[in-house]
Amino acid sequence: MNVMLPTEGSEALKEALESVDRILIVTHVNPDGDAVGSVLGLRGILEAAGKRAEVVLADDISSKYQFLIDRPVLHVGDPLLSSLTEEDLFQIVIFVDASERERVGSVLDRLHTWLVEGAPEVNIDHHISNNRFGDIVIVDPERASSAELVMCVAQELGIELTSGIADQLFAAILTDTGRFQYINTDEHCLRAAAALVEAGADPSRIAQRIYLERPVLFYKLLGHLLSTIELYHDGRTCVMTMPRELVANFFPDGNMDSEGIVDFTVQMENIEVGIFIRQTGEGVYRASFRSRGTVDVQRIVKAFSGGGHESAAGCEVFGPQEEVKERIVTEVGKWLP
Ligand SMILES: [Mn+2]
Repeated sequence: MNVMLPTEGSEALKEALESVDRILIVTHVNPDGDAVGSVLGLRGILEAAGKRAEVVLADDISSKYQFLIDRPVLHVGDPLLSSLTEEDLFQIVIFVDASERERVGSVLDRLHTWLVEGAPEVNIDHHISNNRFGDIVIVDPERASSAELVMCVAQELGIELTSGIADQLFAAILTDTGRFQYINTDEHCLRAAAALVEAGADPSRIAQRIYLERPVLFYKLLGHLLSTIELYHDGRTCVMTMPRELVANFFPDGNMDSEGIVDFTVQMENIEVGIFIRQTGEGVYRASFRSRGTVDVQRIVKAFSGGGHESAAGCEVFGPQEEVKERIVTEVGKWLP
């Protein structure tokens, strides 16, 4: 399956893997579809190459991605990790879809206790903001998803993808391209997706599981949120806000799945930039940005120390709600053509 453009670093990774048997795979907090699909897919690929590979996460995998899990992943407090003997320690760690080491959250504090001394770090990512950490760097912001770089690694290792791995990687590409709708959707990711279907991925089943089986509460909440929409800059900027009380009413256990809500802010006429602002703490707001392509939202969120991609980015903003909204809208105004 030589459909992937080779990527810098994959040969170095192949060499490094020759002398190791135990590999640890980590990704960013609140793992999205690309993170989940890529780490699971990579684990399967490394296992097919005869290695022992484990995934350790700081957070649980969202219910809509659980169908992708073929074997349980480990979490930070897992007894298996705290009882590792000298011979069990992992010999290399691969960060996936994380623009900097800190993005893996609580995994980072404990990481050294699970690794042999001097274990090399591998950085597989496609964020433009990636700071190129690690000993082996496989970073290409031109790729629509980290999954495509994982496919490059599989190609380098000469591993045939099973249908299970193909499903995992397809889900990753599907979600990171917004179902092949974002500006990052190009011939390379479509070719990669086609190769995955050839290897047995089931696009319709994957899309159904991820997008068409949300709890009814999600839609009831969405109804409320749609009514908070405000337009600015001659209708080119759309802001949707979610007060914390609303979450408390709908999701008393605090487990709110808001992924995808922001997409509704860029699905109406004339919109260039859409923002979804939700309160996550006292005076703390999480803002997610989407762009239709004219404006690079990754540059907007830089003003708030955020990160992401050209068409999808996010940041935290602090202060009273009205002020937070005003600062965000003002910043967007600076970048609109
Ligand atoms: Mn990604």
